[in-house]
Amino acid sequence: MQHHNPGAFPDGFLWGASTSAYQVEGAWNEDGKGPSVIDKATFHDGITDFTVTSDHYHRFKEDIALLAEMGLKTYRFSIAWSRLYPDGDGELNPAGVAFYQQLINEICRQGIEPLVTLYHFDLPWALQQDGGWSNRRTVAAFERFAITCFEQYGQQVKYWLTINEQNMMILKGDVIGTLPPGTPDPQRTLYQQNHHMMLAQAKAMVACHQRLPQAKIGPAPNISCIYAASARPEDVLAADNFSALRNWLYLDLAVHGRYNNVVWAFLQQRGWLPTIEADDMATIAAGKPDFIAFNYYASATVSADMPEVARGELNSKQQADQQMAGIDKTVYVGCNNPHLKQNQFGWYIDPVGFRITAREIYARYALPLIVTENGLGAFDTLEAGNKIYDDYRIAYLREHIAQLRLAIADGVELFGYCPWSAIDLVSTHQGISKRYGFVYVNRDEQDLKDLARYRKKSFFWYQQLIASNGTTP
Ligand code: BGP
Repeated sequence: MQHHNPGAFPDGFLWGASTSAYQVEGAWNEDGKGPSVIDKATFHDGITDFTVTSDHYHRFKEDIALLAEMGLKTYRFSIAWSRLYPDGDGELNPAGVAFYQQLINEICRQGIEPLVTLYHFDLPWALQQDGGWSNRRTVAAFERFAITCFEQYGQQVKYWLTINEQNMMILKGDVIGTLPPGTPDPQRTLYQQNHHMMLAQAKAMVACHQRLPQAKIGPAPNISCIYAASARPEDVLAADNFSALRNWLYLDLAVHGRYNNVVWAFLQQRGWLPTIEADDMATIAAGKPDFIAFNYYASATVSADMPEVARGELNSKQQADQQMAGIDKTVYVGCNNPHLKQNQFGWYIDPVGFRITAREIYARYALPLIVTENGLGAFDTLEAGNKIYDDYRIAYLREHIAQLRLAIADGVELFGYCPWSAIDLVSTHQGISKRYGFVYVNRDEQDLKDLARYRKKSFFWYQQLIASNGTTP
């Protein structure tokens, strides 16, 4: 890691922004793309589907030009597995390969470093029909898909991410649409799936290092800061339980190649232990990440038990959103945090928790970090002259970046920051009206309008911030 002034962003810091294929591309069935689990999922009434989204598939040149204008050093996007392999692991689709080649060419031509997520929630439907991640066959299919990406794009892409938010797929797959309704015995199934994803991730990391010695690859979980509701020891224990289940299980396996002991005991007591074959743990241990990417939006607070949980309202809120702790009454109960404000969707806004999280991850794993998501979902309004005054988003990002600077002063090795999202796109389960982008996409839930792109106020703010390497307020 380069030497730098304490608390300053290092030279070459990767200021970026993020998207994912299924949330931004549209063209869900064009040029030979196969369906994914998301294309088959059902979401709430009145909310758009994922067929068109922001139509980035057809407008990527215009979009990348806007990102270059904003001054991005890196752009994080994902490759839709079922564009390359419509059936998950059958024939390679040349039109899918060509699309990402053009996209990467354009990103590089604009002087932006591509940061590629291999898999962001959109498992090919053909694999899902065959059991998805419950079937070990999916491990080999993922390895093959990853190798194809390394072979096709490895000359231009140096930074790779394996699986986006594996922990959210395990804990909140019903909310984000990756867990098909009616999945039998979901808890046991999910921890078996988790084990298979760990194998798949490790194999992809090994394959990347073998083929692309200059490349760097890492996992991209969603890591949250977990507080105890009080200084009561039982509450502190509950926070420790939830941190293990939500955060450390995934990174302990990815980095150290071993199961977190607290989670192992939790699974054992419930009869949810995965089946582990003879070489599995050696395979997992062989995969060595070069860095840890993490997504951070909010902190969560838990107690050992709490009277307010008896109230159904909190209970359903805790279960229905991915940034709420949720409840397992035997080990932790999600609860409110009176010290923090919430966004329009109930997520706790916690910049200091961001600093704590970066410090915790670095202390546990001593690997360089990059933030691959952070941001504010909000109902933006389009004002006269196609202006969007998203000062609330600027405030959120400014406060979070200030805490990152303090984390760097604390000695955390941090090499990039990619807020969610580069341009407006469709939220996992709350539609296009929950916007995150620096660029406004002119459409609403049901009316596609003209899909024109407008620079928000935050676009100009981020442009200045990048130009000053994070020193402008
Ligand atoms: C993360 C996902 C993204 C994204 C973001 C915001 O969980 O990696 O895909 O959408 O959170 O969440 P949401 O869209 O639910 O507001």
